[in-house]
Formats: sequence, structure tokens, C-alpha cells
Amino acid sequence: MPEVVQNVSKEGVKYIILGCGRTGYNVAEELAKETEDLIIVDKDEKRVEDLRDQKYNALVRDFSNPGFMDGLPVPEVAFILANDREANLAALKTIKSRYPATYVIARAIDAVSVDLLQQEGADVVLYPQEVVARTAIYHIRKLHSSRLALRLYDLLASWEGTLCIVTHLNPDPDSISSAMALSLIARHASHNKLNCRIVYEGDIGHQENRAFINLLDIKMERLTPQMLEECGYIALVDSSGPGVNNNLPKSTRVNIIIDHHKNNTQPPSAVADFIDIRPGVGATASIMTQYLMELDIPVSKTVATALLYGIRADTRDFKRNVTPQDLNYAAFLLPLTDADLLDKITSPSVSLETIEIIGNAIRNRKINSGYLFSNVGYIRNRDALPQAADMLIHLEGVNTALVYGITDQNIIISARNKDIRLHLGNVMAEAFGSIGEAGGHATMAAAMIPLSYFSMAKDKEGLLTLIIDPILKRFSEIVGLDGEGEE
Ligand SMILES: [Mn+2]
Repeated sequence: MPEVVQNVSKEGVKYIILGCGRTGYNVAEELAKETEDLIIVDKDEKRVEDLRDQKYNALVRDFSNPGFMDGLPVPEVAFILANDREANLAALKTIKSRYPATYVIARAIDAVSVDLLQQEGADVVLYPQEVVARTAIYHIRKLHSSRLALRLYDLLASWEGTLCIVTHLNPDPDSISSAMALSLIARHASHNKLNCRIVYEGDIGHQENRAFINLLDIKMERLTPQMLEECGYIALVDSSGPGVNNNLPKSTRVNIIIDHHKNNTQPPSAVADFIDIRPGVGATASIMTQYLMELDIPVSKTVATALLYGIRADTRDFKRNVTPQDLNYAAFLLPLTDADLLDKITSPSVSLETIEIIGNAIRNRKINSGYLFSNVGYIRNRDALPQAADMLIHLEGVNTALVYGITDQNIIISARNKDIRLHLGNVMAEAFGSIGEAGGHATMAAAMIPLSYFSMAKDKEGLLTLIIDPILKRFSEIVGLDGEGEE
């Protein structure tokens, strides 16, 4: 057989397959779908002849011989896949010593050669027995999650009447998009027999959230006690029970709970027909996307755009609490979304009130040993506070920023931190947890202190100035601030 390398006129080749038994042949077939830049080497003449008949660029060489690469182009990637432990090891040594930059994927024949191949510098070692075992486990896990999706589907299919899907108090994109997905699944499962209402309490303050709801034309209703009575079924999304992240009475009987929050203060005592709480997943929207995938329900542009935005918002654009699953589901949604719409949602015009609050926050700042405190006074739009805190944490010399204001019912504190020695959420919980709700992450946290005793006071801003000092003193004591050295 002539020693010609067909079609290879250049110095390099993208792929070389060394050893073309069953495994090698399968890899060759897969690679051939995307490129012709491929050489196959095998020591069996008959085998090579067959491969050439199939238009593969194949040649006979014995790669236990150190000179076997002579005259061949430099491969970018080498697959060493023979069914021969010694030959594979020898081939790896030759490739790695001649072409250190070549990426090598080598097949191990037994457990011992896994280690040997790794020691000799293989970039990836494939041990088929292990691959099979891992794939088997993967399928079991997948089966488990699709069982969960099917259980939800069957449950929804058995219902008739009205399902109330309760989002957050002051709903965010994760809870809203999750509600949309649940409504889609419910309508699909019940053949539109189940009437779904997406409800919320509080405000939709943040201009991005308002843009989100307006641009995607999401139908949401304000929750009323009467509505709860009308609804045959209640679902909570992005909340672990009645009264958590929503104002439902704790005794409310709910039917579905889907959530991803961890360290909830409430015990997971809620009873429901269906509960799927997966702490660690970056967003409830990820869990909902998985259901849609498992159930093979067509996802509309609107729902896909909403879910992707929900995952992005909850993971702060894939920077916080993000898991490989979140990325996986985001990748599934991406081709289904409306990119222009997403762009419009993420760059809405900022309301005048938000600008004013940010302006107040900058003007009223007091800095003490890296801690910034700023009183923005009376606010209607509470979502402006975290935006102000986000901005002020970037000021030079500031490690921790607390921005606070007063609404009709509460004192609201929004805080940001970049001092790695400080866990802001824990400090906030310690300082304000006993007089209100407080907590969060190491780098971002919030507190809400109800004004139950002062709500009759007319002068809100005066009230805030009066009571904020003793409240903030608790925070200062915990972090060890002495009150000296103000800017
Ligand atoms: Mn969430």
C-alpha cells in the first residue's frame, strides 16, 4: 500500500486518530460530520484499505514504533484509541515528546492504564467502563427529575377551575417568569380547562421590572382576599411557603410550592400536593425551564424571554449563585428568546424619582472608616434604594454602604459590601433581625423595619431622622465602629 497522505498539503492537521477499532471508527464518523481535516492511522492493512474505500484519509503505521509520525502533519488533537494498552502508551509518549502542544485524548484499557496515561500527560483519559457507569447514573438522575415534572403535569391535568399563582411581594423577574411558565404548563396539561391567574402584592417598582412586565405584556393582578376564596388552587413560585416572600396568612392551604431559596427562617412545615424546593439552583426560572424541557412543551418567545431574564436577574447575569444547570437551561432558552426585547428590558429609561433618590443618596452620604451611611428620606419607589447602594459602593474609600429611607409603613435599608472579612447579611440579621426582617448575602443585604408604632406620624422624614440613629448604632456596634472620624 502506498504511503501517501491524501488531501494533506499543509503542515498541520486538525485531528489524528491512532487506532481505528470500533471506538476509533465511531469517533472518526462523528468528526467526519464536521470536517475533512482528519487522518486515521492503524497498523492493520485490511482495516486501512476499508477506511480508504470509505474515503477516509487513512494509512498503515505501527505506533509502537517511535518514528511512526515521520512525514505526517502536526496534529492539533490526537485521539489514541487502540485496543492495546502498551501501544496506546507508546503512542502517547511519542506524541507528547514531539508535539507538546497537541491536545491528547487517550483511551485506557484498564484501571491501571488510567493512571499511566495521566502521568504521561494525556489531557483527557477515557475509560469506557467508567463512562458507561457515569452515563447510567446520569440517566437515573434525569429519570428522577422527569418523574417530578410528570407528577406536576398529572396533578395539573386532574384539576379544573382556577389556579392562583402567587408571585413575590414586590415581584421580581424570577418569580414572575416562573409564574408564566407554571401557567403555560397548567394550560397545556389541562387542555385550557384550568384558568390561571398570576397575582402579586406590593409594588412593581424597579424600572427594569416594569419594563419587563410592559414589554412582555404580562397579565398580573393584584391579590385580594376575595380572589383567594375564588381560587380552587394556589401555587407559590420562588417562595417556600405561605407568609415567606408573600403576605399570605401562614395557615393558607397551598397546593404547589416551587422554590430555590436556601436558609429560610421558616421551618419547611408547609404542606402541599406538590413541593419542589431545590436550594442551590440559581433561580426558580431554571427549575421551571427544566420542567418545560422534560415535558417537551413548546415554549413561546415571550415565556422563553421572560425565563432567561429571570435566570439572569437572579444570578446577577450569571455572576452569583450560578450552577452548571442554570447555564444549561439558559443555553436551552437562548435560541427561543427575542434578543431585541431582552435588550429593551435591560436598558429602560430611569424614572425621575429614582434619579432623585440616587442624587439624595450621594448628597447625604456620611463616611466613617470605610462605612458609608446615607439617608435618602421619604421614598415611594423602594427599588431605587438598592440601585443607590449599588452605585455608592463603588465610591473610592467605601467598603460597605448602607442606604436607608422611609416608606409609609417601613424603614428600608439596602446595603452593599466589598470587605471580604465581613458577611453583610449576617451582620444585618444580627443588628435588625429582632426588630424587623433582615438578612442577605455576604456582599448584599437588606432590612425592613416596620413602623407599626409610628405610622400615624405625618412627618415621615422627621421621624426617620429621629429614630434612625439608635437603629444604626446597633450596626455600628457589631462591626466595631466608634462613631469618630466622620467625613
Ligand atoms: Mn428567585
